[in-house]
This record gives sequence, structure tokens and C-alpha cells, in this order.
Amino acid sequence: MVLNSLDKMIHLQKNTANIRNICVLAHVDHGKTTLTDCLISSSGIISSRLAGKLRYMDSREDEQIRGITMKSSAISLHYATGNEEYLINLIDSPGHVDFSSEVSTAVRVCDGCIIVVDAVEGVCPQTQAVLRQAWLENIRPVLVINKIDRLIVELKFTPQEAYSHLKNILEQINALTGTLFTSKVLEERAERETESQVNPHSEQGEQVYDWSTGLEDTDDSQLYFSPEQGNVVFTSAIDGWGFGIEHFARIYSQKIGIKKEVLMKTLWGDYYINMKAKKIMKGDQAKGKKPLFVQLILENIWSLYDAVLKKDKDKIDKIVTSLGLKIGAREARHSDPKVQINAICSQWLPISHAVLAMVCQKLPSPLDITAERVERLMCTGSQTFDSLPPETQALKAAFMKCGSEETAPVIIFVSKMFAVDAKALPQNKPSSTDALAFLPLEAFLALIIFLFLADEEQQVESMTPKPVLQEEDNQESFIAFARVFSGVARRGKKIFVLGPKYSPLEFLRRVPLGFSAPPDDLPPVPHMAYCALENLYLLMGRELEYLEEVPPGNVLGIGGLQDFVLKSATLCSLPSCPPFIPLNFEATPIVRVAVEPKHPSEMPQLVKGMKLLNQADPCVQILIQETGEHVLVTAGEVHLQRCLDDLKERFAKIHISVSEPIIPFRETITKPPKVDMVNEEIGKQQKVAVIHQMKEDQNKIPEGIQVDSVGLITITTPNKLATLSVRAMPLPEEVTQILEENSDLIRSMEQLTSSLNEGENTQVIHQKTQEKIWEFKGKLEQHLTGRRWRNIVDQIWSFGPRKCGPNILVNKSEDFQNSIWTGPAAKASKEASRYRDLGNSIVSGFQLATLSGPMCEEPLMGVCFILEKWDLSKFEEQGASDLAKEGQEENETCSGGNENQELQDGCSEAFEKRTSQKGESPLTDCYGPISGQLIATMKEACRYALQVKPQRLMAAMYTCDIMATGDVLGRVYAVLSKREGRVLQEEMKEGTDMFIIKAVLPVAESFGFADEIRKRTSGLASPQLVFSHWEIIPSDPFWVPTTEEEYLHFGEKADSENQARKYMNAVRKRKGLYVEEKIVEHAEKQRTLSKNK
Ligand SMILES: Nc1nc2c(ncn2[C@@H]2O[C@H](COP(=O)(O)OP(=O)(O)OP(=O)(O)O)[C@@H](O)[C@H]2O)c(=O)[nH]1
Ligand SMILES: [Mg+2]
Repeated sequence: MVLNSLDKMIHLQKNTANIRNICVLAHVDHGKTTLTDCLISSSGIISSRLAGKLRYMDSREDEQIRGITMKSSAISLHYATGNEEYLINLIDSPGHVDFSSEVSTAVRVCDGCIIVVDAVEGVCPQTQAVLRQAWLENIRPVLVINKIDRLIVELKFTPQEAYSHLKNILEQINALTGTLFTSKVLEERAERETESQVNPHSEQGEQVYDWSTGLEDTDDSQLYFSPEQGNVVFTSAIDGWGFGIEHFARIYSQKIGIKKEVLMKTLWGDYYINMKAKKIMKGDQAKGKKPLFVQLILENIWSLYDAVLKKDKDKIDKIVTSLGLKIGAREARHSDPKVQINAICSQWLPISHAVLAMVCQKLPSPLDITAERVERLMCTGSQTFDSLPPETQALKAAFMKCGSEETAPVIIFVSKMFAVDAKALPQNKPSSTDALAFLPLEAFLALIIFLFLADEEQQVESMTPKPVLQEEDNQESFIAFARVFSGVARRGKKIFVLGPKYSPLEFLRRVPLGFSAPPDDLPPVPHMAYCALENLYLLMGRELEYLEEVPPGNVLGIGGLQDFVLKSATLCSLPSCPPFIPLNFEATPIVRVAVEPKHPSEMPQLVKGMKLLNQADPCVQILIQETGEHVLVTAGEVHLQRCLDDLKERFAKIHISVSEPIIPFRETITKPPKVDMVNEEIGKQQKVAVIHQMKEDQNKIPEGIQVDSVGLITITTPNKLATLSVRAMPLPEEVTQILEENSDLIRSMEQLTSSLNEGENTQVIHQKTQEKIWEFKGKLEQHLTGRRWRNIVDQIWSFGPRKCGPNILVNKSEDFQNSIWTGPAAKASKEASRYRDLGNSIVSGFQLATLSGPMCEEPLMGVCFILEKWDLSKFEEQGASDLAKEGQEENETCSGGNENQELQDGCSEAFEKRTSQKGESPLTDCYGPISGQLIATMKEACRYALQVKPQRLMAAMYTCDIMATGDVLGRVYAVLSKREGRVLQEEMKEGTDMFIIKAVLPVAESFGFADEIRKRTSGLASPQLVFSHWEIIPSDPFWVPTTEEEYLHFGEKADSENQARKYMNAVRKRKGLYVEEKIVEHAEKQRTLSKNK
């Protein structure tokens, strides 16, 4: 960038009222990057001839090759209109669902957004998703209806048809906005209701619920998109033109002599013009007239396209002269009509002016941030604004003021970290030979240390020293993508880095001096660090520009935070600032693969590379499984591919081998089926005894374990002292869903109970959390009704796996009561305390059992384990006698020792202490400590309890929306059914020959699906896959024919396809578990009957 314009930018950054931070959001391929190109070209950064072809913001090679955006990136543009000059910080985001986390990181730093909609495809699933994200983040949208040229060239609509079509799109998107708005108003109203119920002082008005009242009071006129409000623009980014109706209102008010204000209200809508009377009348349709929008706007554009496409030179010349334009000789002679259209239209209706003028007029500046948004950003979890410390609440004023004075606290939010090649940093740009001279001090020191270490290592193993400088050259540097919300960010300024879990309350607890304590020698506070802002950058798409300071309200890049920030963080000059609420991610990481280096010696590089990848991507997860495998979890196939490419080429720079995708399953149980595999009612047929035997074998339960008719398993610990009776029941589907939805709440409940158990009552339950807990309990009670579930909710002891999963442990034991809602019953008897101490082992056993089920060691889902009985009486007896003996010993050794009583009171703690001291105690026998025995026994009991019930696998399901034309519909269905997909809905898109198909598809069958659909339909249909839910696979993986009919139908070996079994065996094979497979015993010669005759 020319220095001059950098100075200009720095100057513009200071005028907060004229800054617009905006992002471009849309469904995939609706033209965001092309539109951004057009806007950039108006600033002269790229040539207008290249706009739309260069895709400047897609700076990655794979983005250019595949033609889709994968990372959101920012650029600052200068825009002048009239006397005003604006700075527009523009972020282009990806539209593919796999990268929706990049949208979340973009909307957080913006105040407004441009929603782009393809005029042909209309509102698509991702359009809905991004609109919702904008709403959740409280940022204001404007609408761009793009690709209008397709209506002319491809669909060959008449202007009138195009108008109806556009009206339709606008209605659809406004209907969506309406739903979002209504639900928000209702939510707020419900909140107010509960508040007034909780607070008895507030007025007690109407008792009758009238849900509509809130809606009537609220003004929603600003909310909707409508051309007359000036928040809709019609464009063709590829042809470089666009207009809002204001442009034409201005022109026609001069031409026809009707006031501009009148035209603004009537250019869009059912109005027509009576040219003779120069009057605008209502009701075009009734009178068979053309609406103004068609007559005065669309027809002109249509006739221009018509002239150019038909190469009618005279007509073109006429139009050009009547518009007063000047077309270059080169363009005028060009044989490609697109070039001519672009040359004419980009002068006549310049797209950048239409869009940027709308952005500056209709979208808010950083100064207009609303109190509602500030409060929302400041309140994490179930906190309310009022519950924050007063110093924290005081920061709200700083947010609202967005001031740059010295006293203003500096508040910055980092929404993601992105990697750039260290060479690309402005300070490293000068010639690479003397790169050392330009390295920042830290990097220089790091290099020296590196040289030193490398030297040592070389002595040990390497004969061929690698060129160290090259290694350093290739280093990735992380830049934080951030926004200043208050104060001036200065290079070198020291600042607190607050992690997402930081709490100002916790700070106050640990630091006696409070928020006024000197920052340099603070005691360690969790999730907080103190560091300097090393480097500040202006983000210019592919380039970065060095800055000394950044005033409030701007988007910026910050270097040198990689050791302090993993993915996102809040930076503040005061420790009283709370961390911002976490970003709201729409995509669930579901696709996982195991990766390993091709050469085992390169493992350290892989580990390092994966760490870097984790930091550079907001959504990826990396884990090391129990098996030692390094696993990468991504949002979808395209995301996976990008992560692998990044790992190979940027972060690890080694060859890696990648496993087949690891497909997650869940295990569950169901009610016994009523019909068999040939749809005959079970019980009516004769069983085939021999085959039946096989089924029995499957469920064989070892001796010593009792099973009763309802599947109650009674099992004793190896030392025969404790007995457990456990039963498993399938949970109703709705309950599983409620558990899944409330996993965060369950986790916080768990934390509360454990802190209560530990006796430190530090966490105060906030009223709102308490309300949520009761609401959650109420919902469970509502769905767990009937005799079988009586009182179950009150007796819930734990959730699993990991204490927050979708399975329940219920405690029906009478000796010991403990429930998640109230904590352990306060029975102070000796037995009760013993039960309580050992209770943790039972819960641990349950956690282990739910973490990996018996079918293929996958987690369980939707199972309720009921601990019917828990008998410790034998153990009691033995324990008591041993204890008495020990007590005596102790009394003898310690002169004048205490009474036995005391020992017995704190019995278990004393036991444990002695265990560690002497290595033997009544709790330990030749089978190991009793707690361990209980864990193992409980786990076994749960597993057997499952195995006596009909077990099923659950598959992860995607929903997919496919848009396809009528002629390829059949092929889409064929691919779907081949991959076990199920069509839920098929709809025709109004006014087009497009069909929208909504289907569900197992994740297991989804690999290569998008490609296959694209190939089979010659690229006409492209599906979007989003994880939706878990679904039970109806077939029984252990099924073998048991009735005569089944035997006849499937044959003795029943070796035809059993999908569930196939999945189960594949998982077992991958995990190295025993797989029972049928081997061909007697291969029969196959003959064709007709030939044989
Ligand atoms: N006919 C027509 N094609 C357009 C227009 N704008 C963009 N396109 C084409 O649409 C395709 C997608 O454009 P992009 O700008 O890459 O779309 P995007 O929204 O950035 O896509 P993602 O970033 O992958 O979500 C490209 O082939 C463009 O040439 C337009 O106004 N008219
Ligand atoms: Mg793009």
C-alpha cells in the first residue's frame, strides 16, 4: 500500500463516528467474495478489470482452486461521499457450513453485516443460519440481492416476472427476520414475567398470559428489509453494477418532476405512473399497469442487456449517449458481451457506490453500540449484569463511550488467531539475506536459543545439520484477529489477558487489595495473564501494515500473543473486566480421523504441528485417544481436507498418513420388538431350536450373576462382601434430548454438588441458575411419567458419561439416599456415612460403563440404570470386627488413646489413612481395595444389565439440503437411497424449476457424498451437510433367525446384509476387539437353474 494511503487510514481510524465494521455473510457461492472484490477495486487496491475474477480475499491457494472461501479475512477501505470520509473495515466470510465458525469469529468484531442472497437461489439454509448469527450477536443487517443478471440471461425472465420473483425473495427473508424478532420479544417478555414473579415488589398486573401484547408495543418497522427504507440493494457483482432505489428516485425526480420523497415511497410496491398527469397511482395489478420498479428501472436494464447480447451496436450507442457515459474503445470493440456490459454498467450504476453508501447510511458506527449488546457481551454463563461486581458494571460506560482519552480503559476482544508466514510480516519484509537485523528482539533471542539447542542435538544424532535460518524463515507467526472496544491500543502497552473462564469475582477473592492492586506483582489468578501488546497491524487482506497505535472502534491484528491466547480471549487494562461471552458456534465437530507421521521419528513435528493447527482454527479439536492415537476432529469433509493440507504444508511440514474417518456411534437399548424380521408378530411362530441356541450364546451371562425376568442383575464383589442389583431401562427419546440440551447446566450442577461435598460452600448459586435447574427438573418429570418411572426424577444420582452425558443413574437403595437435586440425605448414622464414602465408587463404575458400551466400546446414550439394592451388610460385619481389633491395637500403642467411638465416626477417612500408612486394612483384601472392587463390579453390572435387553446402535445423522433442477432429481434420489438416506421433504422453489430436498443421511455413509452428487448431476446440485442428531438403527446387530419364517427367508446363516452388525464389526475391528465373523463353511457351487434343466 502506498504510504500516503496508510497515513490516510491512520487518520480515518481516529474518527470513530465514521468507522463501519461490517462483514459479508451469505450461503455458499452467493457471491460474497466477488462483491468484496468490487468494493476493494473502488479503493484502487485492485484494478476494476480484475474485480470478480481475482477474488482478492481468497488468498489461500486451495481457496482459489476450489473457488470457495475457507477463512474469513479483513480489509480496510476508504470511502468518500459528499463531504464525509469513511473507514470501512470489511470482513469477507465463508459460506460453506463446514466453516461456519469463521462466521462466528467475524460477527463478533462487527457492528453490522451485509447479507447477500443469490437472486436465483433465494433464501438458502446458510442464509437462515447467518441471519440468526447476526441476530444473536445483536448486529444490524442490510440486504444485497445479487446475481440479478442471472434472471435476465439464465432464467430469461421478463422484467415483470423478475419483479415478482424479487418480491418473493424479500418476503421470505422478512418472514425469517420476523420469526427471529418475535421469538426474541417473547423471550424478553417471558424473562420480565419471571422477574416480576420472583420479585414481589414489582407490580402485579394481569394474571392472564397474553403473548401478543409484547409484540404490539415493540416497534419493528426498522427491522425489515425493504427497498424504500434504503436497506436493500440489487446487484450483479460479476457485471459490476448495483443500485438502491434512491439512485433512481434522484434521477427521475429531476426527469419527471415528482418529488424524490414520493418516488422513494413508490418506486417499490404496487404503484404505477400516469405519465400524462405526472401522477403516481396505487394498485397497478388491478388496472393491468406496470409497477414503477418495472417500468422505470428493470426495463432499462433489460433493454441494455438485450442490446449487448444481440450485439445491436446502434442501440448500444444510443443507450450510452443517453446515459452520458464514455466507453473506452477497447471495451466497445470487445467481442465478449460481458466486457461491454461491465464497462457500461459499472459507470452507470457503480456497485461499490450503491453498497457502500447504504453501509454508511444504514449501519451503525462503533459509537452506536447498544446497552443491550454490551450487557450481553459482559455476562457469561448464567450470570446477570446486576450480579457483577460494581467495578465491572462500571465498564459498561466505557464500552458505550468508546472513548480514546488516556483514562479510558483499553478493552480488546480477540476472536481468533490466524497464522501468517513470518516472512510476510511487515517488519520481516526487507531482504531475506539480512533478515536477522530486522527480527524483533524476542525472535532474535528465540533464534539464539534455537541455535544453541540445535547444536546440542546435532552432537547426539544428526550428521547433516539443517540450515537453521531456513527453519526460522519458515516459521509461522500468529496474529490475533481483534477489535478495540474502548481506549487506545498502543504498541508495548501492558495488558491483562483474560481467558474464557476468568472471573472478576475469583480475582477479588484471591487478591486482597482488589482491582486496585499493582498489576506487576499479582499473585497467580486462574485464567489470567499479563503481557505486552507486541505488534499492531492494519489488516489489508493479504497484506499487513505496521501500526503504532489503534484507536477504539477498529479492527486490528495483534502480534506476539500466541503464548497467551489459544483461540480467543478478552484483553483489558483492568482486571475488573469480565471475559466476553464465548463465540456462538453453529457447527458441531463430528468427523474425526487419526493421523500419524509416515516416518515414526517425525512424531514431535506432528505433535507440534497439531498444536499450531489447533490454535489457527476456531473449530478444530485435537485429542490423544486412550489408544495413543492422535485424532483430529473437524466439522465436515471439506474442513477436514483443509486441516490436513494445513498440517502437511504449513504446520508440521511432514508426510502424514491419515486413517479412514472414524465414525462415532452410540450404544443404547430399546423396548423388545413386537414383530420379527419378516414382519410376523413375535410369539406366534415356532422357534427353530438349534438356531435359537446361538442367540442364547450371545447373551450368556457368567455363573454367579443372577438375572431375573425383568433383567435385574445381581452381582457381588470378588470378596463377596458387597452386593449390587442393577437394572437398565431405555429412556424416552424426549428425555435423552432434554439431557443433551442441558449438558452445560448438568455440568454446573455437578460442580456445585462437588464443592458442597467438599465442604467449601464458596459457589453461590445464582437465582437464575436455580430457576433453570428447577425448570430442567420439571421437564424431566413431565416426560418421565407412568408407573415405571414413579419418583425416578427425585432419585437421580448422577449423569454419565463424564458426569454430564445423556444417561442417568438412579438410586433406589433404601439404605442410602443421594440425589443430584438435594445432595446426600443427612442421615448421620454410621452406615450412612460409609455408604456415602463408597458411593463415589458406584458412580465411577457407572461413568465407566456409560463411556464404553458392550457392543463396540462406544459411549452409551439414552439409558437409565437403576440401582435397586446395594447391600453392604456382610461388609459391615467384617469391617466392624476388623475395626474393633485395630482399635484395640491402636489403643494399646498410644498411651491413653481415645475412645473407639471417635475412630468409628470418621471411619472411612481413618481407614484410608491407615491404608496408606500400613498398606493393609479391612478395606483391602487379596482382591484389592474395596473402592476399586465396587467400581469394577458396578461397571460389570451395568454392562450385563444392558446385554439382557435388546441392544441397538445409534448412528450420527446429517441433515442435508440439496437444491437440484427437475431433470437431475432422479439421480439425486438414487444417490441418497444408495447411502441409506431418507428424504424428509421435497419442495419446488417458486418461480424456478429448482427443487429443494431436505433429507437425513448417516454420517457413516456421507464420505464422498457431496462429490458423488456433484458428479452425477454434472455439478448442478450441491448438498450442504450439517450434523443434526443421533438416530437408532432399527436392526439388531446380534440378530440371527429364530423363527421358522425368518429361517426360511434368510437361510440358516442369515448372511445377508445387517447394517448394524456391519457397523459394529467395523468399529470392533478398528479397536482391535474380537470380531465374530461367519466363515464360508461349505462353498456351494452356484448354478443357474434354467441351464441345468
Ligand atoms: N452470474 C453471476 N455470477 C456471479 C455473480 N457474483 C458471483 N458470481 C459467481 O458465483 C460464484 C461464487 O462466487 P463467490 O464470490 O466465490 O461466492 P462466495 O459467496 O464468496 O462463496 P463462498 O465464499 O465459497 O461461500 C463464482 O463463480 C462467481 O463468478 C453475479 O452477480 N452474477
Ligand atoms: Mg467467498
